[in-house]
Amino acid sequence: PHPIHLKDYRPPEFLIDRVELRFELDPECTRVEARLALRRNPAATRGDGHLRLHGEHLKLTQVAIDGHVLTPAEYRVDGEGLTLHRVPDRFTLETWVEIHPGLNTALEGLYQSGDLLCTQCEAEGFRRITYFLDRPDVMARYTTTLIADRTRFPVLLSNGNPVARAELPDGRHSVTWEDPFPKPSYLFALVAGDLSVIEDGFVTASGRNVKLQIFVEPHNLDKGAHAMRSLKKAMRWDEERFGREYDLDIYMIVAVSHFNMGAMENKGLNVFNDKFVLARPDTATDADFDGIESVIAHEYFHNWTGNRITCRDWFQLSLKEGFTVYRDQEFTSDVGSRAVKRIRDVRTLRAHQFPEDAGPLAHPVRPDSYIEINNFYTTTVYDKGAEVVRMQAALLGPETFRRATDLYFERHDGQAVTTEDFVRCMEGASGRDLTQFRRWYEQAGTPELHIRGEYDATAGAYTLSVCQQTPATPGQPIKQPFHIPLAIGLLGADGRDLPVWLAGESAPPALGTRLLELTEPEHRFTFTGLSERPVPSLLRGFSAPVRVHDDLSDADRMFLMAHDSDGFNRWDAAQTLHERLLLALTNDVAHPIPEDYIAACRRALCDMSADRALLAEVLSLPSETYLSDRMTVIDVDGLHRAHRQLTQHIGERLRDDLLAVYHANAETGDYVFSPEAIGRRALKNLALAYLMRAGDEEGLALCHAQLEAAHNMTDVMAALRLLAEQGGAEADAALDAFHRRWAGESLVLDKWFSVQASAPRPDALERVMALLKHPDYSARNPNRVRALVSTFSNVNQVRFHAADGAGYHFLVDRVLELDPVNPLLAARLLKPLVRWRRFDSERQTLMRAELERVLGRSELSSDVFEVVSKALA
Ligand code: BAL
Ligand code: ZN
Repeated sequence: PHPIHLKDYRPPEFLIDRVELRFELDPECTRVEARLALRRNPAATRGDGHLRLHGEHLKLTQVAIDGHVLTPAEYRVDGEGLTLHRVPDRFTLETWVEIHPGLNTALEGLYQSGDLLCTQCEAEGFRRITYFLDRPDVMARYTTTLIADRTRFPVLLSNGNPVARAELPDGRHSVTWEDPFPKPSYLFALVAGDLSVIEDGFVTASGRNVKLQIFVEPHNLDKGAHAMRSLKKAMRWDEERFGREYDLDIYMIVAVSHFNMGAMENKGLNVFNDKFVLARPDTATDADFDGIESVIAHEYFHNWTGNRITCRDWFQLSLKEGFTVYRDQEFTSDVGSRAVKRIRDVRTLRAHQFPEDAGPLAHPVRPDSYIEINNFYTTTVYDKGAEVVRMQAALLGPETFRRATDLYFERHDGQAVTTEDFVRCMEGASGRDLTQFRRWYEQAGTPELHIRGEYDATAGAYTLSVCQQTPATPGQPIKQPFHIPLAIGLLGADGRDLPVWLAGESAPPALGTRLLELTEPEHRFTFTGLSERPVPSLLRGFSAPVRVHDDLSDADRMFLMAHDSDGFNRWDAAQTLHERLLLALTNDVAHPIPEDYIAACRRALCDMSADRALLAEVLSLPSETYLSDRMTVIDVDGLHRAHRQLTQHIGERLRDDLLAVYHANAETGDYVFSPEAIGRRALKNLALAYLMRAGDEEGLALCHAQLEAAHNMTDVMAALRLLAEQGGAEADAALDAFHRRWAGESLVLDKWFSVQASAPRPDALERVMALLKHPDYSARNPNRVRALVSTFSNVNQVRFHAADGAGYHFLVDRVLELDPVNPLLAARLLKPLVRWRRFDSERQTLMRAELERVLGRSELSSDVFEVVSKALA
């Protein structure tokens, strides 16, 4: 496989204005007839006169130009597509192909999920449906006719509005859909099957009625209400916050059980992994409810950021993904707690994106090259991409940023554009020069800030020295300085914000946070008017995706943890305290656990005035996976031991407070999905976890009682997880009972698999291997594979990285098994092996040998080949 480079981008030689598709649907053999209105692109340079259309896994039965059927001498078909020799400047192309959805295990293109037929076309799946210019800068209007057996496929859906229906004499029926908006092929979708529908309506700000439909398999009809509420909330929010209204008369969501991603924003017809649609309080946890709300919102927001304005090419993926993640993050912040949302997003960024940026797969937010685009749906493109938008919003300020996004929507509606076009709108609306800021799109790697503070009592001045430096990444040895927004505050001894008054300014600014801008390798900022040494609150709200090295003492951090007006930084101060202690305990089992640290944890635990969800975050220790990224050479066993040691210590020392918090936050009424109720459950279950991990008898009794009460899935899973971690007959009995109770509920069974895969018991791998043979396990269902295999290899760090390498061998066996079946999923499974250089030399040898075992396999997919070859480079 060869890399594709951004620098080689050329506009398409031909454009397609109209697409008429006719599907005769059948899982065994579907016939696709396509009629394309093509014309030469006036903006493109003339090539060799041939027209190359993408197409894979298609059986071509006939091809015609302007009604004349071509002879085989007039075209050529190979594994990548169809070449037509000499075509007119404007013509109609007709093709007839056959495809086999029932055999499509890659879940790209048209495939079968249970009894349904559905599509996934992003990024390059449309070429598995018909011959086409399958690239996002070719936007066309589609009319789609679906024909299928009426009994087996009573519901036939595609993009846009239904315009015709017919009953056919042979037991089949047909529905024709017309999408008035030009779209790239990756947004095409169809769904056929026996589906039930939840219906509602939405009146847009301008008074148009939109029909909302969520399609699910009939037995899931009672699990769609939360998704519908979320959709309506998201639609209203986008009108209020971004001035964006929905454009079609109908908005459909379909939940399917076999899906590679979370969901897909196809125009007017979102197809979702059912995990992000289906929820009832007894089947789904708070995290599931949260996930549904934000993914429903994310896909809805794509209607403007992705669909109306799309990407010119796949190097621009972050144009739609980074901006849409930013938008869904803001939505969640506005409807819930901003600080808690920020904490969770930064946790994800630090746990996943920072290691990606520091490893062999590091790439810029706008990559320069790829072998397989499926490998670039990464945390860098999505989450760092969102940070890059967030920084521009911070630099512009809220009003100007809104003017800039208005300009973007106005200027580029209906176009396929680039991240450069986006930044130009930011510049256009603000008058600012973002030349240097563009480096965030171009340079990979996480910048490191070294910050030192110095107080001059005589002058009443405090000086911060800030240096930035970014480590080398593959292909980018030297980095230029970034333009970094650094939000800071200064706290006085009473814990209140002091003015952040820069020397030379005539008057002090308003109290609170101040945004400094870094553009040079080094800066010195002097603040005046300070009659006491302040405690600096640095990078408030995590104003830039950087690592900070500061000179604060533990006492400073405890002070910030108690007083910082920035909720995010209260949490971050606590995290740094936990982290430093955990790393010290990893290196030295006898390292003392300071009394003032325990006292600070107690104060936080008992602060009943605070948001419970925020407290739960403050008191949650960083994960072992996250901590491993903080070590030069990862000591998996030492980290696991230290984590247990500190958890147990806190559980013992704060026992009475934990029990009090548990009881104070217990509830028995109906499940409520509200930030307050979620916060109470989070804090209660955190208290339970500390008690259980400290071996507390009363905690154990509470855990059993909580499981028995089975009030909601959040509480059930919290208790089951803790029991499964402990192991023994009681745990096995609880797991068996859970399995019996939820037989047939696929998403709940995923939880049953994952809770066992994540339990760090010594026999974890044996159990996981036994579960591979369980009748409910299926390598054909990505959710099931992720629940068992990805959970074990990503979450259960200590067992996956067992010194004998058995975990690595297990994972590579799964990858090799899956690669011919579902390459996209196989490539993603490999991720935990990619950072092999971070481990001790014995583990390095074992991990490398397993990666080489993959590379030694003939006929690897381009997906897996790219990941492995880059990991070993
Ligand atoms: N476009 C792929 C799924 C998503 O990011 O919404
Ligand atoms: Zn997206």
